[in-house]
Amino acid sequence: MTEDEETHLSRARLALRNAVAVVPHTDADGLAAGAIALRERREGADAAVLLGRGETPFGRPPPAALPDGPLAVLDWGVRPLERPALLVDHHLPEAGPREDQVVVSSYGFEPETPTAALMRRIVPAAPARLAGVGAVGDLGRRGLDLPECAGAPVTAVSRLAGLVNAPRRLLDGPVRTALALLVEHDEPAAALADPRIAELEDAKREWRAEFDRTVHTAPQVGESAALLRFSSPFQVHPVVAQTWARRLAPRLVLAANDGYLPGRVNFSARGGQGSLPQLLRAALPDVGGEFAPRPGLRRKPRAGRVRAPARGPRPRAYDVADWLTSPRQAPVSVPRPSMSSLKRSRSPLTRRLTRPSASPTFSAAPSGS
Ligand SMILES: [Mn+2]
Repeated sequence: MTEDEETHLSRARLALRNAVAVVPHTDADGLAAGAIALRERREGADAAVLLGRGETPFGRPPPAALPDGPLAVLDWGVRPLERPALLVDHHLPEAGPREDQVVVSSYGFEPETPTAALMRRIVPAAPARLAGVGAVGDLGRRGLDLPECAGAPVTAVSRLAGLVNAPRRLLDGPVRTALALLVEHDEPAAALADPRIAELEDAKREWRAEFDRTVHTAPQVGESAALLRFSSPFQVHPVVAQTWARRLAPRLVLAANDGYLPGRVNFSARGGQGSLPQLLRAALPDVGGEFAPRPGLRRKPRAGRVRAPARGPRPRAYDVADWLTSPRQAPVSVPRPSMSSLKRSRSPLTRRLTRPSASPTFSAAPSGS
């Protein structure tokens, strides 16, 4: 580690101590990063600010749950924020830090380092198994090859990562319980033996049942894009999109969920070729929205902290959250599912639409990228 990096990490450590609250993202990586931060500050899970569905720390106005003062914002991306802060993250940064902000980002570096592992660079005394829970959550078992995760017990950490990842996908799931288990137990085996783990097991089971239901939605399949539209209060759309993208490759697959947030269609896109944000902006010129690059897709090493977005290959898969569409407007210019299509065979390959269904922007995209 260079002297410059050491200095930067000690600034980050100071900013972590000076923050009025820790604001972790609620997936396994965010919660594990949050647990490292809370332990360092000698706080329990109750002290963390866990934002509700559809909220981000960057909202304008800021979510009511955020106290005034400097924050430690973990695994939420790096975007403009009108207050002092520590921001730790590994996604494509969308803003540079202000004078009163410290950003620690691994975006563009190899190997890819999720937020929990970055937190262990800031707090070297933190246990490797916490970094491991986050790394497995974002990268799968290969995450445990990171130096920050050395020695973490593979089986227990993987199982724990799957369980702490579940609550956020439910409406009002036991997210804080998941965080508490990570903060309070030194060993993954002890966390797994805690009676509260049953809450997470229930959450995982409920989610799985809802996934099994929604993944059987009949897709509308076009030449270069496919749409699955359904309604569920669970966050199932990313995995539904992922599952169908494998079957319908090389098409872009959109899983659109009408039931996730009131008045909104949330959708996830997987597969396809070219720049997805460009395709979506072309298809929806009048609609604002957010794009969050899915973890696990960055490839190109880049030097420096957060000075400029990395060049090089674009990630192909995105979670597209919070797209606001009017009730009369389909999420993209592919046909909505009709009753007759819903009654068709569930196999995506037995029947295709007879007319071209995707907007030209989808098929005009360069391949490869
Ligand atoms: Mn992450």
